[in-house]
Amino acid sequence: MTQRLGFVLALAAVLVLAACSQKLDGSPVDIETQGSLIIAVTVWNDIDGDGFRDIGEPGLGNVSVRLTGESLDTSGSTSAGGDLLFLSLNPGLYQLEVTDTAGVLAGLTPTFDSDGIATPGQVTVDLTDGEPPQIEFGYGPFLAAIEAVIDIKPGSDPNCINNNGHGAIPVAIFGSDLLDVTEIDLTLLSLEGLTVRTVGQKNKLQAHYADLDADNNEDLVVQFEDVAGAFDASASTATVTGALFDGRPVVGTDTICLTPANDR
Ligand SMILES: [Ca+2]
Ligand SMILES: [Ca+2]
Ligand SMILES: [Ca+2]
Ligand SMILES: [Ca+2]
Repeated sequence: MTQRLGFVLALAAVLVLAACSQKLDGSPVDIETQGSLIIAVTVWNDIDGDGFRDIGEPGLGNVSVRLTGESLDTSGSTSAGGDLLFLSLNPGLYQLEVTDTAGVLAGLTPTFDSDGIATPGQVTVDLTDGEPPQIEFGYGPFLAAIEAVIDIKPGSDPNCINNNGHGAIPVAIFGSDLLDVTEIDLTLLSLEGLTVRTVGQKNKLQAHYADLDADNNEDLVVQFEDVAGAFDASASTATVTGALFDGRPVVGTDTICLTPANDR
């Protein structure tokens, strides 16, 4: 058991003991209807916006969080350290939602939550007996995307693509004073939903670095795995999206022409 969890449980025990004696209005608590489970929530400041809580990234206090489920609807706010405990819960399915009624998170953007950033600021908890879930929400700065110059099918123009699901589509991403392409996370790169091709038993990502335009900035050439129908039939441009290892988004667009499947 971690020291942190130990502290959480000790604090919870004290609070549950206090709660068991009497309610705020002085009437005895009906222990039969109260559960003994806990959900621990932490909201923290993801200063570098990378989706991980690094050493030195502090908790965010006074952030309101709403808990609903199992006929419960309650809210609480985080302590100065960014922590919040929901106590005396019964097993069941709960929804946590960062409501931030005090506006602490104004100007920040969600970078992490425990069940995925696709549902930012919301986490579903299936609460069962056992270790209390530790739910985390990270909020960081809004990071403007770095605009990259890219060349689909490097060296050839126009950039005609079969998009028939065979082979790969090479794309060069040019480095610059603003973009160190060796800092691009290859696993996050996407060309209109296509991902970087992998080869071999170790799923090595097909990419290499070279200074294609001889400007003394390293450039990145990646092979995107072709998937039939990835491009809209009328598309005249295609966009590469990705991010650096530090979370900063990267985006670049080039023209394409789509070759009809029977016209090769
Ligand atoms: Ca971080
Ligand atoms: Ca979520
Ligand atoms: Ca080209
Ligand atoms: Ca270059």
